[in-house]
Amino acid sequence: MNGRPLKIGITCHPTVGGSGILASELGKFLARRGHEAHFITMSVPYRLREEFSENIYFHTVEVEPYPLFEHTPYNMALAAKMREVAASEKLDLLHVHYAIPHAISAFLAAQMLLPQVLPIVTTLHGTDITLVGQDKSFFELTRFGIENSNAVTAVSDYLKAKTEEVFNPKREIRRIHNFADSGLFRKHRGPCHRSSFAAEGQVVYMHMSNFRPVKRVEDVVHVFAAAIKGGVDGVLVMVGEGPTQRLARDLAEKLGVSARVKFLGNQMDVPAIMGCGDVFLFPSEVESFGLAPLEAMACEMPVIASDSGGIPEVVRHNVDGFLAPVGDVQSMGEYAVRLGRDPELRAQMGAEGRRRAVEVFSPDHAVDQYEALYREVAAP
Ligand code: GMT
Repeated sequence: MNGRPLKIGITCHPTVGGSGILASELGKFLARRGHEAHFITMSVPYRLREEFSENIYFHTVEVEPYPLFEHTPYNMALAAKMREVAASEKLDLLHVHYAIPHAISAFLAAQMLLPQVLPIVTTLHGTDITLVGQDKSFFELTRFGIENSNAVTAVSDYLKAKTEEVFNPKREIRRIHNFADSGLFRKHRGPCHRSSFAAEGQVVYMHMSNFRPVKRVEDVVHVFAAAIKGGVDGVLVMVGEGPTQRLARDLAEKLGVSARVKFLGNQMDVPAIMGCGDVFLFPSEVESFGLAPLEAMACEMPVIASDSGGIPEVVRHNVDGFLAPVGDVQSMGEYAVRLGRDPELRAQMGAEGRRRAVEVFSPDHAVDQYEALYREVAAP
């Protein structure tokens, strides 16, 4: 480590979304480098629930229900907790993931804490800019959060450009790509659960997301059904839960493939499941980055995804997978047949993807950049 250990407050949405996952992984790697990571969240983030890690601390935001409030004021309770933790732990900075409401709560906390200085780093993840932040009622608030952070990062060039285009903020946005732990995400790690999904010789297609409309999970089912129609003996493993899961189930039924589709719901040991997949399907409408495809690449799965948003920064067409226009289930289906029938192509693309995950999207590379940024904004 260059310089003194830092005390970093981290706030994220602790549910299964990519921003919370990235924040949790970042906290783990900072802690391993000897920094203190203080998570200030509503509950223990999803990927930190399993094991004890030295240098990681949790500070739960408690929002007491009160009959007068129709909605409990989470943003306020969070700001109060941020202030309290920053004062008691003498935090060097707050790193908030997802602009709404975290950058605003952090601003409030920093104001309440004066004259103690609390620098704020905000990382933009995707829907905070492309969806939520563009809602009329949140637009100015999002811009305010960006402009009043001491440093702002975006997880892809696409998201950086989008933020600049939409918000035209008077602040530099730096791009720090997401990363995947290739020690954890690797093919057939530990006891392999493959036999519980598929019979010997079957091809395991996989999808993982929070099943929101933007993920287009019906396209996943269409692409898989095309593979089966094209003569591949395969199964589809769907990991995660969300509002469109029902649509995917119904479509699988309608297309006559439901006996081959397993819905696993939200799972804790994602690397163990991903290590058993052969082809990853990710036909989203738009993604700022696509953390799940990157984790799939680390597991040597070729990826079939949409050519949209930040996905092409991660997945290279014809190298570690195939990209097609959003909604083009016919082309994606043809790629699914090709990969399903050709184990050598799967192995070759899988190896390319793993190499890219290890060489370009390593935790060390990303954590070095975050650490350098922290040292810029924190007191020496
Ligand atoms: O949409 C999600 O899956 C959740 C969302 C979030 O912010 O929690 O994910 C966004 O952040 C991830 C981590 O940076 C990115 O990998 C995802 O691409 C991004 N999702 C979208 O842009 C739709």
